[in-house]
Amino acid sequence: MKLYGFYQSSNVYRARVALNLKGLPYEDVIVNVLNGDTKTAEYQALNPQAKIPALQDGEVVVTQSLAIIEYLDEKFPDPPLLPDDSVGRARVRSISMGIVGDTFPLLPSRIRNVLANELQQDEAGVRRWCHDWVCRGLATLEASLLGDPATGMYCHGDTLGMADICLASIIRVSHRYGCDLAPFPTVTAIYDRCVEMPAFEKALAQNQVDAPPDFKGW
Ligand SMILES: N[C@@H](CCC(=O)N[C@@H](CS)C(=O)NCC(=O)O)C(=O)O
Repeated sequence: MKLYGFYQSSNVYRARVALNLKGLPYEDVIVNVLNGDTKTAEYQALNPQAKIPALQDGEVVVTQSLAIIEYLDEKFPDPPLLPDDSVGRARVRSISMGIVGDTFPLLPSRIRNVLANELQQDEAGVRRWCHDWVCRGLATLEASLLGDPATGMYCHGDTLGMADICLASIIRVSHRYGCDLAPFPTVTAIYDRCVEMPAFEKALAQNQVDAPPDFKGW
């Protein structure tokens, strides 16, 4: 399999963690979003959404990180990343979409560029935008998990799954923007359990082949 991605991308990070958890080897294809690599005709022939990640599995191309995780989970069920009951799957998808669908779209370079170039926000203003939306996303996540009996060692019971991968991706981006994590003890306890695992460690930005040697992570 080939994973089209870029070391900095938290959206790609989710796909990497899923591949690693399932022990699936993959080849990295570097798509530098900062240089406009997603905008080339060649890349858009592969992914008309013009974003990373994209996963190529033979003739099949899957885009969108959550679709990639679910595709991998159906094709390679061990270990499972979604619960086997429909209520559990709905809860895991809801938590995952709360992060990936509601918070992450406010953060990528295409949004930061509009803030800076069209709305004349300086660097501090752009950073504040990202910081505040990540904090709000974390508050929503904490509220979804805290006090719900379905929450266990991980987001859903005591089994690691897709929602935990999404949780780790928002914590990762919170490090970039310097969010105070003290108000989110449920979220951070789950994150601490995740990052002990090599699958998460291996997916960190600083451990990617295209990371500059002096990049130490956020
Ligand atoms: N919802 C998508 C988001 C993908 C996304 O926004 N990726 C960013 C990189 S982190 C990207 O490709 N940006 C390039 C661009 O917007 O031109 C997912 O979860 O895969």
